[in-house]
Amino acid sequence: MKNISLLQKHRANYRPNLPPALQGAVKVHKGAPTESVGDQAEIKKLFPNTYGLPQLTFERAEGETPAGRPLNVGVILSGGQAPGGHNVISGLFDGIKAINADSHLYGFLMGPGGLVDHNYKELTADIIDEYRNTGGFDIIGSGRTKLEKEEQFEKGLEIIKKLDISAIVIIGGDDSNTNAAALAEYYKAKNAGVQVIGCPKTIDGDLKNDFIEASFGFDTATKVYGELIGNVERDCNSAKKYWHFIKLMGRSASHIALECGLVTQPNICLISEEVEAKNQTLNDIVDYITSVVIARSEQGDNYGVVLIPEGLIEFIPAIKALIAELNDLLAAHPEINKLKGSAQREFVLKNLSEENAQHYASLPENVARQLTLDRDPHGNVQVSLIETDKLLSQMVANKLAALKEAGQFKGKFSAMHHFFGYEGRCAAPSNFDADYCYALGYNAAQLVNCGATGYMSSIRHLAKPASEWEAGGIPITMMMNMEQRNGKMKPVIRKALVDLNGLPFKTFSQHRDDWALNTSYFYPGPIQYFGPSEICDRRNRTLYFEQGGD
Ligand code: FBP
Repeated sequence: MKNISLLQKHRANYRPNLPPALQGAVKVHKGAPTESVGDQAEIKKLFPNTYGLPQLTFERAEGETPAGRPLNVGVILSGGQAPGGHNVISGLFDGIKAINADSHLYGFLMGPGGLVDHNYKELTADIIDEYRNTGGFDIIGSGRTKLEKEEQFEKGLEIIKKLDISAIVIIGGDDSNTNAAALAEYYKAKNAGVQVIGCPKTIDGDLKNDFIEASFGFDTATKVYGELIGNVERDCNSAKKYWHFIKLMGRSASHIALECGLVTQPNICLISEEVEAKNQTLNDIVDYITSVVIARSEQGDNYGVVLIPEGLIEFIPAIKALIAELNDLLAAHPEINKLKGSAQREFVLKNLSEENAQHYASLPENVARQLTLDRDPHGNVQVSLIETDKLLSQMVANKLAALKEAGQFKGKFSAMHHFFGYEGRCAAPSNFDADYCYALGYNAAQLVNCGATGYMSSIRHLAKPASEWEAGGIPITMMMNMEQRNGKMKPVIRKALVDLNGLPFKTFSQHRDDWALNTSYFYPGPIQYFGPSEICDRRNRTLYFEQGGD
């Protein structure tokens, strides 16, 4: 007997809902030529063969699905795990099999590196069935190898030709889909006969725009964090003796923190994008937290909950400028990370501009060191390694100690720290993510079938039931602009940060002063997979508000 939980056994029987356009024969509607969101001339020059492609929309065609040619497709999971990846793969598998039963699906192992190093396995029906509606990426594993060099594309082509693969589906975030666009362009320019399709994945929720409404995994991950934060709040409200500082994943944008703030109503929820817009310093943030701690202590409440997006530090304008210079310095001197302790600190201080050196010197040593750690393969600071929660609580404690000494603070302050990130990335997908992911994969099969390349699989009207979803493809170049990475200007998909004029943030900011003082904790509880649709199919608040909820 298989070693699986009872929940997994029953959940395996869940049949994800598909949008009507994908439920039978499909007709393709082509829109007008498109433009990139910025730097049109440069993007067009870099992507001469895949720039300006039309948007594609699928419609339900009359009659039976005509048998198509067998499709051999390769699939890659790229970057951080996100709930629902297995359903993208099962949707893709079912999609190509529905087109022709002789189609084959090959999974490249441990991320894009699997394509380059020719590590793969064929995904057969038995394997796929084991993973339906489960969390994780363990069916083939994931990795962060950046696919950008010609020799990598050529190595990939060798195995693609050997397996007679006609399309590669890359399931990834903004960086991985940027690579998908580069790969599509390269193979098209070569006339290699290989299509490349992307699928929008990331718990961070920052791969979205007017056409891609959400990245998968955000819904489930935030529901898991919401449950955990609610539990901490209830503990906090029972013991009334700790301030809990909770750092939340989300490398850059604060969508995760904002969503968790909306569903748990903590005393404080910091939003990095607001910190940047208000040009706040680290001290401003510490002053704000301290003021709430004092105000609550004056009413006898020496406890509270603070949510901190993990990317916060990068959004504090002075630290952002410091990180930008550190990025260039690290790119020019990769040996920095081989230097030990004070030697590294001295080298960095000597080579930074005067202003940034001052900021660097003012940070606690461990945080300064964490800022110089190696970037990930895409050039990002590894913010999940920076202990912002401890940094803030320590600075608040220092300030309160000084105020106590001066007789201006009479309360107590005792801090606990948490980091919620990995706890939610491999959870079993919510109904929403199970449906959305399956539809993304099934839709990717249709994009392959109609010969598309350089497209991202797109399912729209996500706040509505799946019976009203629209399916199609968006040219990836349409989402791109030029940005500085590792010291050079590069074409990348524009990240979606929290919109301070959007309804999710506005709703939060209308309530936060009340939540700061008047304990209003809200306990969302665990994701429900069985039971009333009102609970099981509930959309996250971000999506709900973004699509006009009140
Ligand atoms: P993706 O952008 O690849 O989806 O990854 C998101 C993320 O979970 C971030 O929230 C986090 O900062 C990062 O991955 C952690 O990376 P790693 O898994 O390499 O520790």
